[in-house]
Amino acid sequence: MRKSLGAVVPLLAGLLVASPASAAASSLKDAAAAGGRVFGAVAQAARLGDADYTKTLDHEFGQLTPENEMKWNVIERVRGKFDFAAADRLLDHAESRGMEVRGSVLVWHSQLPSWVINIDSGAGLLTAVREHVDGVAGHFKGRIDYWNVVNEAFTDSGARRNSVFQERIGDSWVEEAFLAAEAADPGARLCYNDYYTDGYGPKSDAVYELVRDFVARGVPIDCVGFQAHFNSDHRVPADMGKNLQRFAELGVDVHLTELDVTGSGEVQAAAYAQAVNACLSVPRCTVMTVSGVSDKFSWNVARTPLPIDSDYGRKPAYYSVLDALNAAVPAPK
Ligand code: 9MR
Repeated sequence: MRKSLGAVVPLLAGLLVASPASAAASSLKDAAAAGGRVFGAVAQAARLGDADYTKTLDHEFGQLTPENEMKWNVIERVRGKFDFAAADRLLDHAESRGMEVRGSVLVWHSQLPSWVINIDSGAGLLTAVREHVDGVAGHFKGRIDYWNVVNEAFTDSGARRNSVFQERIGDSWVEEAFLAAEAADPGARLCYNDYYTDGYGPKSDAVYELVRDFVARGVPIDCVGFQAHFNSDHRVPADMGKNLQRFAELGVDVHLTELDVTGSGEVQAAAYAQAVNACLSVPRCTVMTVSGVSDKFSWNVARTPLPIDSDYGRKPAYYSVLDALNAAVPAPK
C-alpha cells in the first residue's frame, strides 16, 4: 500500500475480517486479505498473453512484482534512454485487476548494463545511481506500493558484498539509493531486500544493523524484504518468526518477497507452511510473495519450487499455504 493509506487500509481490513462462521477463502489472495494481509507473486510481462498463466495470476494473487522488467539492464540499457514498455504492461495489468505493485529493483549488483560497470569514479557512479533512481522511480511515481530499493548488499558472512557500487562509492551507496527513491516517489514504501536472512545469523545481523542505523539517523526505510528462498542447504529456520519480529521492532514492516521451496509433496508443503506461519506470527509481516506464478516459468524450474505446478495444478504446498492463511489470526492495526 502507498504510504498515505498505511494507517487506514489494514484497519478496514481488520474490521471486515471474516467471522469464524464464514466460509474459508478459496484463493491465496482472498485468504490473506481476510486477515488483513497481501499474498503476491513475481510475474513476467512476456507471459501475460498465456491464458492459463494470467488466469492463475489474477485468481490467486493480490500483489505483483515484475521479475526482470524493472532491472537496470532492461530499463536503462543505454544511459538516459529508458525503456519502460514491459514494466508498464505489467503495471497496467496489475492495476486493471486491483493488485498492489512491488517495484524491483532500483539498485542491485546484478543485471547491470556494461556502461554502469565501466564508470570508474565514485562521484560519476553516484550521479548515475541518482539519475537512474530518479528516472525509474520518477516514471512510476504514484503507481508503486513498495520499492525494493536495494537488493543483496551483504555476503553470507555479513560483510558488504564487493560490487561496483561498494568499490567505487563505499558503504554510503545504499543510503544514497534510499534518499534518491524517497525524493523521486515519496508515497512509495521503501524496502531493503536480501536472501538467506530469514533466520538469525551473520548476514541477517548485518542487515539488522543497517536498518537500525537508518532508522536512528532518519534515512528513509519502511520495510525489509526477506526473499525466503529455501532448499536442502537452506531450510526454513526454526527462529524465522523471532528474526522477523526483531526487525519489526525496529519500526519497519517485514515481507517475504520471493518465497519458494525446492522439492515436492508433503515435505515441500510442510516447509511452505512453516515459512508462512513464521510471517503470520508477526503482526508487521503483512505481505507474502512467491517467486513466480507456477513452476512452468520459475527461475529455478528444475527444482519445482512453487505451490502451483507446471500445468497450473495445485500442489500439496498450495493447500498448506491456503490452510495456514485461512487459520491465521487477523493482523492487528
Ligand atoms: O527470477 C530472476 C531470473 O529470471 C533472472 O534470470 C535472475 C538474474 O539474476 O534474477 C532472478 O531473480 C532474482 C531476484 O531478482 C533477486 N533475488 C534472487 C532471484 C533469483 O535469482
